[in-house]
Amino acid sequence: VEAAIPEPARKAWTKFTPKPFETTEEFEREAIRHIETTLARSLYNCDDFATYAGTSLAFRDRLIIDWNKTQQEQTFADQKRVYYLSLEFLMGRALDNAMLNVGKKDVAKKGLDEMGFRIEDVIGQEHDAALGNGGLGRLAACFLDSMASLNIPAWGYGLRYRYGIFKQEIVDGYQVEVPDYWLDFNPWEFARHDVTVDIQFHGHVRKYQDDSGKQVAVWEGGEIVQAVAYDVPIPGHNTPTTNNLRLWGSKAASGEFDFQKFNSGEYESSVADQQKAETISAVLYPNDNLDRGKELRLKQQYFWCAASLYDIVRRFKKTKRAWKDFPSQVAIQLNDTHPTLAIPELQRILVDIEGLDWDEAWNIVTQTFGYTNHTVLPEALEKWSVPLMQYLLPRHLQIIYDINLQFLQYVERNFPKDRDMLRRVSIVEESQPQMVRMAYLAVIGSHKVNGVAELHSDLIKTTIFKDFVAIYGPDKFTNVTNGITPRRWLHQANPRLSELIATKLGGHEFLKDLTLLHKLEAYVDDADFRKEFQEIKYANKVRLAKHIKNTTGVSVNPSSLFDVQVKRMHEYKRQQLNIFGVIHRYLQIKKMKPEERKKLQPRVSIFGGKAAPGYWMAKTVIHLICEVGRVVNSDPDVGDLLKVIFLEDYNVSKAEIITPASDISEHISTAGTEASGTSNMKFVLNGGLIIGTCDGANIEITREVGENNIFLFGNLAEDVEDLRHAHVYGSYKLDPDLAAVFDAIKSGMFGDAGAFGHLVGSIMDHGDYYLVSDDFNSYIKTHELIDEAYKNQDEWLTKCITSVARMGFFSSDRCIDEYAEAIWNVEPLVPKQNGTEH
Ligand code: GL4
Repeated sequence: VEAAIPEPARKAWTKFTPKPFETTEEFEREAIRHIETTLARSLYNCDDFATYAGTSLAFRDRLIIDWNKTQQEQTFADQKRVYYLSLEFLMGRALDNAMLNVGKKDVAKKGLDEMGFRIEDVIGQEHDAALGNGGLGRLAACFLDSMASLNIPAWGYGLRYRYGIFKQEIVDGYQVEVPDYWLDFNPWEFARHDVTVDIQFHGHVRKYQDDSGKQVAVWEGGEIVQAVAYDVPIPGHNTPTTNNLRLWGSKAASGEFDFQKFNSGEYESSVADQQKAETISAVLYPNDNLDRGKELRLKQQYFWCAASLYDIVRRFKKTKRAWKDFPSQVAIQLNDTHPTLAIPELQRILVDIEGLDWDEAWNIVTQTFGYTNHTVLPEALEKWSVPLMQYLLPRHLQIIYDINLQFLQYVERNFPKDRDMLRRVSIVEESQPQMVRMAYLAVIGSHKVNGVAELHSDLIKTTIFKDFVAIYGPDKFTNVTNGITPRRWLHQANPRLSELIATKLGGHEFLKDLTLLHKLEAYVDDADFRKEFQEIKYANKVRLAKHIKNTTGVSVNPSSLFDVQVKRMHEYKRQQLNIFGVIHRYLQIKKMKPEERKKLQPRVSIFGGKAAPGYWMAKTVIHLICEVGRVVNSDPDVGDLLKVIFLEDYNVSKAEIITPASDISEHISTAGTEASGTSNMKFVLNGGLIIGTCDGANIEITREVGENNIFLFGNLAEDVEDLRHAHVYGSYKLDPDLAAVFDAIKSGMFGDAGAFGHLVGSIMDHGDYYLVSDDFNSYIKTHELIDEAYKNQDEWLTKCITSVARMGFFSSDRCIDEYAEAIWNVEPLVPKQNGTEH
């Protein structure tokens, strides 16, 4: 390829290759040039926003140079690449991350200073890229950072939603959803108007025998929508590797709009097709851990899978290799079942278009895919109705039937005695209407299936995929415990702590090898270190207190114990348990004499998280938190002893302020329901302790930090089924302290009691599915232990420091190493150091 470049072009390029800025002066020149020319702003109207834009463009130029080089090297190297297919990438802001990953934040800070701007204000101008709901989407973002940082040749593939997750406003104590239009100015994406794929829907399948007598299927007719690529550079930390995140936008295939209609005066209907096509990538579905089965969602899934596979196959074909080499060049990871249609789509490409035999094709398919399961909640397991698939994707339905037939024949041969097995494991559920079980298709079409924490990976083998373990053997199933990127969640979110650690460890290597943190244990008794560590936590709390004051008007005392629960609102995550505990505390305070109150540990209970717009129970919990806050925060009996805060619009950039400021954070899901959780890791890494159930990654965090450094409570996963049974059939008594909390709610203490009737009823009268009552006593007792422990600040600090030192395991770099080794079989491509300096 290189030889094909004409000599004059090569010469010109060599002479004029753009040079990235290095010094403060060069940075300022670049930023100001962009403000003046790219943005057409001048000295007289250069505000924080224009400065953000100019700074971003200056950094973007740096990224592009490395990005081009990385892509070129990866192409020439001709080695295996990873494709991470995810409907969600919860990236947050890009500028700070880019500055830190290329190692030029100091340069920018000084430059901005000289230009008269504060770097925090400039960074704060950026709109979060919020193309995700919660943990699943943020995990994908952490993985992109780790893959680039570890020099793994990898692409992310997703959708370019025009509206990300909605913005949450709290109005009169209720959640109100506001659309998140984030694309007004987005310097981080490159529209590749020349990279397009036509995507087909509907139509029919024609089958015939070709001249050689072979059965051929042709998918004809229907409608075409065009996919357009938008590329986002993903810089690795302290390496020139800059990977690509390709997001697909949808647009009408037939040009802009129908000219004939337009010319005959039908202006409105002439644009209707265009609008319909653009609807596909218009909005992210705002559900976490819930499948709603909407037709447009299925369209999104196919649109994105088909465009991505076309792209991957096109890239592979350029290598001129034989099809059998496909799995040695391509690893595709399915982030949950959302991209499962990629399995029948690759089979369709190989059989219908490339003319491979079914078995040969299927062999390639199953060697290519890996599937990550992220939940066992039944309401989250995707199923699509057969009639809908028939209507939207007729050829894929046939292929799924054929996959199923072959699979069931295999099962029948191997388990002739288990008459019920075929019904249980069939991809097609025999319901009315019939449903396609996407998780089963994902398992059958992949060579590895992994869960995201040890307990979760065990649970999938004994519950939802039990039969498949019998069929394939246990080796197909594995565990990769989740992790987080220490670049964003320590270095960026908590720069002072990161610097303190760097001074003790003699540099920043721990950001690329988090296990080095263990060396901090040597400083647990170092007085200067302890003092500095504590001061940093206090400063982070002051910063959060300011944010609370600015956004809610409530003053909180930074010396109080900050108790934080921020995550999506969901019954299984049990924010209701937390707020009932807060009410219990309030009732206790009201009963106390003044002398008793003086002995109490002051607390601030901080909540944050979005409820899916149609999830009434979750919205009720938000309302209860707000009402409790309204009453408690203005009660003169209480004062600083208790404050209750609901922080509006929890997102990635807010998490960067909240996480470093917690003393204790809550990870209190009903045992067996939270697959992993990842914020638990972020809080501990930032020197906060946690209260948690024996669920998800809490269990492994306990193993790493030690039982004395975590507050565990509640029933175990193995007992959950029996306890639920007892609620429905057995003799069971509501916890008396919880009963008192319910009485207070019913008395109207927190406003209209009727508003909370269903919430209280779900526990008192309707089986308490999430076992709030069963865990209540253990929960409040554990909070009493926390109060006592916090009073001994010396011991508390020891626990915090020890925990940080033991968090090395939870880096997403470790996850990516595990995926690369056990699932992808891919090697890093170490870049030639002739790029920019790193
Ligand atoms: C989730 C799990 O609920 C969460 O525990 C896990 O940490 C995350 C990433 O693996 O995936 N599954 C779904 S669905 N949403 C999530 O956040």
